[in-house]
Amino acid sequence: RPRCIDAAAGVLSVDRETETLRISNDSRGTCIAGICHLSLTMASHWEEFYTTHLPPTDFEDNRILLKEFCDRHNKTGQRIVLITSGGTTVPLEHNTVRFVDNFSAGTRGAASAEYFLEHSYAVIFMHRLKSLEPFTRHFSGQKFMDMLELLDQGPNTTITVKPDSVDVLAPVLASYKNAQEGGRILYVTFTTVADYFWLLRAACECLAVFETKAVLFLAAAVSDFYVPSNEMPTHKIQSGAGAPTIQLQLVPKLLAPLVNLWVPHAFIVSFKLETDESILIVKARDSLNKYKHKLVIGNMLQTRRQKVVFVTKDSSYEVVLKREEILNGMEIEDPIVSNVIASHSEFLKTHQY
Ligand code: PAZ
Repeated sequence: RPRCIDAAAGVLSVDRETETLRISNDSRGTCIAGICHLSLTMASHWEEFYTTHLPPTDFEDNRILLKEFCDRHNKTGQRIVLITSGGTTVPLEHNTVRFVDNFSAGTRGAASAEYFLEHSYAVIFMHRLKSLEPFTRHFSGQKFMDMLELLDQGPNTTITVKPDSVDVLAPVLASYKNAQEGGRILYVTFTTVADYFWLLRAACECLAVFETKAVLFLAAAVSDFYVPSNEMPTHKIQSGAGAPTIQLQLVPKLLAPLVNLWVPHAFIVSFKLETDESILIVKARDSLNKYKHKLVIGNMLQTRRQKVVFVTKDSSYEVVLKREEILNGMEIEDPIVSNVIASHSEFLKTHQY
Protein backbone atom coordinates (compact mmCIF):
# COMPACT_ATOMS: atom_id res chain seq x y z
CA ARG A 1 0.00 0.00 0.00
CA PRO A 2 1.38 3.44 -0.84
CA ARG A 3 2.81 5.41 2.07
CA CYS A 4 3.25 9.16 1.95
CA ILE A 5 6.76 10.51 2.37
CA ASP A 6 7.73 13.72 4.11
CA ALA A 7 6.52 16.67 2.05
CA ALA A 8 9.98 18.26 2.18
CA ALA A 9 11.77 15.23 0.82
CA GLY A 10 10.84 15.86 -2.79
CA VAL A 11 8.68 14.35 -5.48
CA LEU A 12 9.13 11.14 -7.41
CA SER A 13 7.16 10.87 -10.58
CA VAL A 14 7.03 8.54 -13.51
CA ASP A 15 6.78 9.75 -17.05
CA ARG A 16 4.64 7.11 -18.73
CA GLU A 17 5.58 8.22 -22.22
CA THR A 18 9.33 7.98 -21.71
CA GLU A 19 9.27 5.22 -19.12
CA THR A 20 11.53 7.08 -16.74
CA LEU A 21 11.46 7.96 -13.10
CA ARG A 22 11.92 11.61 -12.24
CA ILE A 23 12.90 12.94 -8.84
CA SER A 24 12.30 16.61 -8.25
CA ASN A 25 12.29 18.70 -5.12
CA ASP A 26 9.39 20.99 -5.54
CA SER A 27 8.38 20.00 -2.00
CA ARG A 28 5.01 18.48 -2.71
CA GLY A 29 4.39 15.30 -0.74
CA THR A 30 3.87 12.09 -2.68
CA CYS A 31 3.42 8.37 -2.12
CA ILE A 32 6.80 6.73 -2.39
CA ALA A 33 5.76 3.07 -2.21
CA GLY A 34 3.19 3.25 -4.97
CA ILE A 35 5.44 5.25 -7.24
CA CYS A 36 8.50 3.07 -6.75
CA HIS A 37 6.46 0.03 -7.66
CA LEU A 38 5.25 1.76 -10.79
CA SER A 39 8.73 2.86 -11.80
CA LEU A 40 10.08 -0.67 -11.56
CA THR A 41 7.35 -1.92 -13.84
CA MET A 42 7.80 0.88 -16.30
CA ALA A 43 11.58 1.03 -16.37
CA SER A 44 11.91 -2.69 -16.87
CA HIS A 45 12.24 -2.47 -20.67
CA TRP A 46 15.61 -0.84 -21.03
CA GLU A 47 16.89 -1.79 -17.59
CA GLU A 48 15.91 -5.39 -18.16
CA PHE A 49 17.84 -5.36 -21.41
CA TYR A 50 21.03 -4.59 -19.46
CA THR A 51 20.35 -7.25 -16.85
CA THR A 52 19.73 -9.93 -19.49
CA HIS A 53 22.51 -9.05 -21.96
CA LEU A 54 26.17 -9.23 -20.99
CA PRO A 55 28.54 -6.40 -21.86
CA PRO A 56 30.93 -7.03 -24.78
CA THR A 57 34.34 -8.44 -23.92
CA ASP A 58 36.17 -5.17 -24.69
CA PHE A 59 33.71 -3.13 -22.63
CA GLU A 60 36.00 -2.27 -19.69
CA ASP A 61 38.83 -1.21 -22.03
CA ASN A 62 36.46 1.06 -23.92
CA ARG A 63 35.07 2.50 -20.73
CA ILE A 64 38.57 3.47 -19.59
CA LEU A 65 39.30 5.06 -22.99
CA LEU A 66 36.03 7.01 -22.92
CA LYS A 67 36.64 8.27 -19.40
CA GLU A 68 40.19 9.36 -20.16
CA PHE A 69 39.14 11.11 -23.38
CA CYS A 70 36.23 12.94 -21.76
CA ASP A 71 38.15 14.01 -18.66
CA ARG A 72 41.01 15.35 -20.79
CA HIS A 73 38.76 17.42 -23.05
CA ASN A 74 36.45 18.57 -20.29
CA LYS A 75 39.41 20.20 -18.52
CA THR A 76 39.98 22.46 -21.52
CA GLY A 77 36.36 23.59 -21.77
CA GLN A 78 36.13 21.98 -25.20
CA ARG A 79 32.88 21.20 -26.98
CA ILE A 80 32.44 17.52 -27.72
CA VAL A 81 30.27 15.35 -29.95
CA LEU A 82 29.37 11.70 -29.68
CA ILE A 83 28.65 10.35 -33.16
CA THR A 84 27.03 6.94 -33.49
CA SER A 85 27.47 5.43 -36.92
CA GLY A 86 26.70 2.28 -38.92
CA GLY A 87 24.18 -0.48 -38.31
CA THR A 88 23.81 -2.87 -35.40
CA THR A 89 23.50 -6.63 -35.90
CA VAL A 90 20.98 -8.90 -34.23
CA PRO A 91 22.48 -12.34 -33.65
CA LEU A 92 20.25 -15.38 -34.11
CA GLU A 93 22.53 -17.76 -32.19
CA HIS A 94 24.82 -17.28 -29.16
CA ASN A 95 27.67 -18.84 -31.14
CA THR A 96 26.77 -16.52 -33.96
CA VAL A 97 26.83 -17.85 -37.47
CA ARG A 98 23.79 -15.90 -38.65
CA PHE A 99 22.51 -12.47 -37.79
CA VAL A 100 20.06 -9.83 -39.00
CA ASP A 101 21.76 -6.71 -40.33
CA ASN A 102 20.79 -3.47 -42.06
CA PHE A 103 21.88 -1.30 -44.98
CA SER A 104 23.90 1.38 -43.17
CA ALA A 105 27.50 1.71 -44.34
CA GLY A 106 28.35 4.48 -41.86
CA THR A 107 28.86 7.16 -44.50
CA ARG A 108 26.85 9.80 -42.66
CA GLY A 109 28.65 9.26 -39.35
CA ALA A 110 32.15 9.05 -40.84
CA ALA A 111 31.73 12.17 -43.00
CA SER A 112 30.12 14.11 -40.15
CA ALA A 113 33.05 13.28 -37.85
CA GLU A 114 35.40 15.06 -40.25
CA TYR A 115 33.20 18.17 -40.33
CA PHE A 116 32.84 18.30 -36.54
CA LEU A 117 36.64 18.07 -36.24
CA GLU A 118 36.96 20.95 -38.72
CA HIS A 119 34.76 22.97 -36.38
CA SER A 120 37.09 22.16 -33.45
CA TYR A 121 34.82 19.71 -31.65
CA ALA A 122 36.37 16.73 -29.88
CA VAL A 123 34.80 13.62 -31.42
CA ILE A 124 33.87 10.25 -29.98
CA PHE A 125 33.28 8.13 -33.05
CA MET A 126 31.21 5.16 -31.89
CA HIS A 127 30.81 2.98 -34.93
CA ARG A 128 30.05 -0.47 -36.20
CA LEU A 129 33.23 -2.49 -36.53
CA LYS A 130 34.38 -2.45 -40.18
CA SER A 131 31.95 0.29 -41.21
CA LEU A 132 33.29 3.47 -42.80
CA GLU A 133 35.64 5.61 -40.72
CA PRO A 134 36.57 9.27 -41.08
CA PHE A 135 39.54 9.94 -43.41
CA THR A 136 40.10 6.34 -44.55
CA ARG A 137 36.58 6.34 -46.07
CA HIS A 138 37.99 8.39 -48.98
CA PHE A 139 40.28 5.55 -50.00
CA SER A 140 38.28 2.40 -49.40
CA GLY A 141 38.49 -0.62 -51.66
CA GLN A 142 41.25 -0.51 -54.27
CA LYS A 143 41.37 3.29 -54.40
CA PHE A 144 44.28 3.55 -52.01
CA MET A 145 46.38 0.94 -53.81
CA ASP A 146 45.74 2.72 -57.10
CA MET A 147 47.21 5.92 -55.69
CA LEU A 148 50.57 4.31 -54.97
CA GLU A 149 53.50 3.55 -57.18
CA LEU A 150 56.05 0.80 -56.62
CA LEU A 151 59.25 2.26 -57.97
CA ASP A 152 62.08 -0.11 -57.54
CA GLN A 153 61.52 -3.70 -56.57
CA GLY A 154 64.22 -5.58 -54.69
CA PRO A 155 66.34 -4.33 -51.77
CA ASN A 156 65.78 -0.64 -52.60
CA THR A 157 62.03 -0.75 -52.94
CA THR A 158 60.40 2.67 -52.78
CA ILE A 159 56.69 3.36 -52.58
CA THR A 160 55.48 6.81 -53.61
CA VAL A 161 52.15 8.51 -54.09
CA LYS A 162 51.40 9.06 -57.77
CA PRO A 163 51.73 12.77 -58.61
CA ASP A 164 48.08 13.13 -59.65
CA SER A 165 46.94 11.56 -56.34
CA VAL A 166 48.91 13.90 -54.08
CA ASP A 167 46.28 16.63 -54.32
CA VAL A 168 43.61 14.16 -53.21
CA LEU A 169 45.59 12.50 -50.44
CA ALA A 170 47.38 15.51 -48.95
CA PRO A 171 44.40 17.45 -47.47
CA VAL A 172 42.83 14.28 -46.03
CA LEU A 173 46.15 13.18 -44.57
CA ALA A 174 46.72 16.63 -43.06
CA SER A 175 43.30 16.60 -41.36
CA TYR A 176 43.84 13.04 -40.17
CA LYS A 177 47.25 13.89 -38.65
CA ASN A 178 45.85 17.01 -37.05
CA ALA A 179 43.01 15.11 -35.35
CA GLN A 180 45.18 12.15 -34.40
CA GLU A 181 48.15 14.09 -33.06
CA GLY A 182 45.91 16.49 -31.17
CA GLY A 183 44.14 13.50 -29.57
CA ARG A 184 40.83 14.97 -30.73
CA ILE A 185 39.14 11.78 -31.92
CA LEU A 186 38.41 8.53 -30.11
CA TYR A 187 37.24 5.46 -32.01
CA VAL A 188 35.12 2.86 -30.21
CA THR A 189 33.31 0.01 -31.93
CA PHE A 190 30.19 -2.09 -31.56
CA THR A 191 28.75 -4.95 -33.58
CA THR A 192 25.54 -6.21 -32.02
CA VAL A 193 22.63 -4.19 -30.72
CA ALA A 194 23.59 -5.29 -27.18
CA ASP A 195 27.16 -3.98 -27.66
CA TYR A 196 25.64 -0.71 -28.83
CA PHE A 197 23.48 -0.46 -25.70
CA TRP A 198 26.41 -1.00 -23.35
CA LEU A 199 28.74 1.36 -25.16
CA LEU A 200 26.18 4.13 -25.55
CA ARG A 201 25.37 4.18 -21.84
CA ALA A 202 29.05 4.15 -20.90
CA ALA A 203 29.77 7.01 -23.31
CA CYS A 204 26.87 9.02 -21.88
CA GLU A 205 28.07 8.47 -18.33
CA CYS A 206 31.44 9.96 -19.29
CA LEU A 207 29.88 12.78 -21.33
CA ALA A 208 27.55 13.96 -18.57
CA VAL A 209 30.29 16.24 -17.15
CA PHE A 210 30.18 18.36 -20.31
CA GLU A 211 26.54 19.21 -19.61
CA THR A 212 25.36 21.56 -22.40
CA LYS A 213 28.72 21.43 -24.21
CA ALA A 214 28.06 17.89 -25.39
CA VAL A 215 26.26 17.09 -28.63
CA LEU A 216 24.89 13.62 -29.27
CA PHE A 217 24.60 12.96 -32.99
CA LEU A 218 22.79 9.63 -33.16
CA ALA A 219 23.17 8.60 -36.80
CA ALA A 220 23.56 4.84 -36.28
CA ALA A 221 20.87 2.59 -37.73
CA VAL A 222 19.93 0.70 -34.60
CA SER A 223 17.79 -2.36 -34.98
CA ASP A 224 14.20 -2.01 -33.78
CA PHE A 225 13.84 -5.76 -33.33
CA TYR A 226 15.95 -8.44 -31.67
CA VAL A 227 15.98 -11.97 -30.32
CA PRO A 228 16.30 -11.83 -26.52
CA SER A 229 19.34 -13.60 -25.15
CA ASN A 230 17.31 -16.19 -23.21
CA GLU A 231 15.38 -17.15 -26.36
CA MET A 232 18.41 -17.62 -28.56
CA PRO A 233 19.82 -21.09 -29.29
CA THR A 234 23.40 -21.67 -28.18
CA HIS A 235 24.52 -23.33 -31.39
CA LYS A 236 24.03 -22.85 -35.10
CA ILE A 237 20.40 -23.33 -36.14
CA GLN A 238 20.18 -26.63 -38.00
CA SER A 239 18.34 -26.80 -41.28
CA GLY A 240 17.56 -30.50 -40.60
CA ALA A 241 15.01 -29.37 -38.03
CA GLY A 242 13.00 -27.63 -40.77
CA ALA A 243 12.43 -23.95 -41.41
CA PRO A 244 12.88 -22.09 -38.11
CA THR A 245 10.29 -19.71 -36.73
CA ILE A 246 12.17 -16.75 -35.28
CA GLN A 247 10.23 -14.49 -32.96
CA LEU A 248 11.67 -10.98 -32.83
CA GLN A 249 10.88 -8.60 -29.99
CA LEU A 250 10.93 -4.84 -29.83
CA VAL A 251 14.22 -3.26 -28.81
CA PRO A 252 13.68 -0.79 -25.95
CA LYS A 253 14.12 2.85 -26.98
CA LEU A 254 17.26 4.26 -25.39
CA LEU A 255 16.34 7.86 -26.13
CA ALA A 256 14.12 7.83 -23.05
CA PRO A 257 16.80 7.22 -20.38
CA LEU A 258 19.38 9.05 -22.47
CA VAL A 259 17.44 12.32 -22.51
CA ASN A 260 15.99 12.06 -19.03
CA LEU A 261 18.67 10.37 -16.99
CA TRP A 262 22.09 10.00 -18.58
CA VAL A 263 22.81 13.32 -20.33
CA PRO A 264 19.83 15.53 -19.46
CA HIS A 265 21.68 18.78 -20.29
CA ALA A 266 23.25 17.73 -23.58
CA PHE A 267 22.18 18.84 -27.05
CA ILE A 268 20.70 15.65 -28.44
CA VAL A 269 20.12 15.11 -32.16
CA SER A 270 18.54 11.91 -33.41
CA PHE A 271 17.99 10.74 -36.97
CA LYS A 272 14.83 9.27 -38.42
CA LEU A 273 14.97 7.16 -41.56
CA GLU A 274 11.85 6.34 -43.56
CA THR A 275 11.03 4.95 -46.97
CA ASP A 276 7.54 6.50 -47.16
CA GLU A 277 7.91 10.28 -47.43
CA SER A 278 4.36 10.95 -46.25
CA ILE A 279 5.16 9.85 -42.70
CA LEU A 280 8.67 11.26 -42.29
CA ILE A 281 7.89 14.59 -40.62
CA VAL A 282 5.06 13.15 -38.55
CA LYS A 283 7.33 10.42 -37.19
CA ALA A 284 10.13 12.90 -36.51
CA ARG A 285 7.77 15.19 -34.60
CA ASP A 286 6.30 12.24 -32.66
CA SER A 287 9.80 11.35 -31.57
CA LEU A 288 10.49 14.94 -30.41
CA ASN A 289 7.21 15.11 -28.53
CA LYS A 290 7.85 11.78 -26.89
CA TYR A 291 11.47 12.17 -25.85
CA LYS A 292 11.71 15.95 -25.64
CA HIS A 293 15.18 16.22 -27.14
CA LYS A 294 16.30 19.08 -29.34
CA LEU A 295 16.30 18.03 -32.94
CA VAL A 296 15.37 15.18 -35.27
CA ILE A 297 16.96 15.00 -38.69
CA GLY A 298 14.70 13.12 -41.06
CA ASN A 299 15.91 11.42 -44.22
CA MET A 300 14.58 9.11 -46.87
CA LEU A 301 16.50 5.95 -47.72
CA GLN A 302 16.51 6.80 -51.42
CA THR A 303 17.51 10.48 -51.20
CA ARG A 304 19.54 10.65 -47.98
CA ARG A 305 22.70 11.81 -49.76
CA GLN A 306 20.99 14.90 -51.24
CA LYS A 307 18.24 15.92 -48.86
CA VAL A 308 17.38 15.89 -45.15
CA VAL A 309 14.77 17.69 -43.10
CA PHE A 310 15.54 19.35 -39.76
CA VAL A 311 12.58 19.00 -37.42
CA THR A 312 12.42 20.93 -34.15
CA LYS A 313 9.60 21.32 -31.64
CA ASP A 314 7.99 24.11 -33.62
CA SER A 315 9.58 24.24 -37.06
CA SER A 316 10.92 22.18 -39.91
CA TYR A 317 13.23 23.06 -42.79
CA GLU A 318 14.98 21.17 -45.54
CA VAL A 319 18.69 21.04 -46.21
CA VAL A 320 19.16 20.14 -49.87
CA LEU A 321 22.27 19.92 -52.03
CA LYS A 322 22.04 21.69 -55.38
CA ARG A 323 23.00 19.85 -58.55
CA GLU A 324 26.19 21.84 -59.01
CA GLU A 325 27.16 21.29 -55.38
CA ILE A 326 26.85 17.54 -55.89
CA LEU A 327 28.90 17.78 -59.09
CA ASN A 328 31.57 19.74 -57.20
CA GLY A 329 31.86 16.90 -54.72
CA MET A 330 30.06 18.61 -51.85
CA GLU A 331 28.65 16.27 -49.22
CA ILE A 332 25.35 16.86 -47.43
CA GLU A 333 27.05 16.19 -44.08
CA ASP A 334 28.85 19.53 -44.49
CA PRO A 335 25.65 21.66 -44.21
CA ILE A 336 24.09 19.15 -41.78
CA VAL A 337 26.97 19.62 -39.34
CA SER A 338 27.08 23.41 -39.85
CA ASN A 339 23.37 23.63 -39.06
CA VAL A 340 23.67 21.39 -36.01
CA ILE A 341 26.57 23.47 -34.71
CA ALA A 342 24.64 26.71 -35.28
CA SER A 343 21.72 25.27 -33.28
CA HIS A 344 24.07 24.04 -30.57
CA SER A 345 25.64 27.51 -30.32
CA GLU A 346 22.17 29.08 -29.99
CA PHE A 347 21.27 26.52 -27.35
CA LEU A 348 24.46 27.30 -25.40
CA LYS A 349 23.53 30.99 -25.22
CA THR A 350 20.39 30.19 -23.27
CA HIS A 351 21.38 27.02 -21.43
CA GLN A 352 24.86 27.78 -20.10
CA TYR A 353 25.21 26.92 -16.40
O1 PAZ B 1 25.15 5.05 -42.84
P1 PAZ B 1 24.52 5.69 -44.03
O2 PAZ B 1 25.19 6.97 -44.39
O3 PAZ B 1 24.41 4.74 -45.16
O4 PAZ B 1 23.01 6.05 -43.62
C1 PAZ B 1 22.75 7.02 -42.63
C2 PAZ B 1 21.43 6.76 -41.94
C3 PAZ B 1 20.30 6.73 -42.97
C4 PAZ B 1 21.49 5.42 -41.22
C5 PAZ B 1 21.17 7.90 -40.90
O5 PAZ B 1 21.08 9.11 -41.57
C6 PAZ B 1 19.89 7.65 -40.11
O6 PAZ B 1 18.83 8.01 -40.51
N1 PAZ B 1 20.00 7.00 -38.96
C7 PAZ B 1 18.85 6.66 -38.10
C8 PAZ B 1 18.08 5.52 -38.66
C9 PAZ B 1 16.82 5.27 -37.87
O7 PAZ B 1 16.95 4.63 -36.83
O8 PAZ B 1 15.74 5.72 -38.24
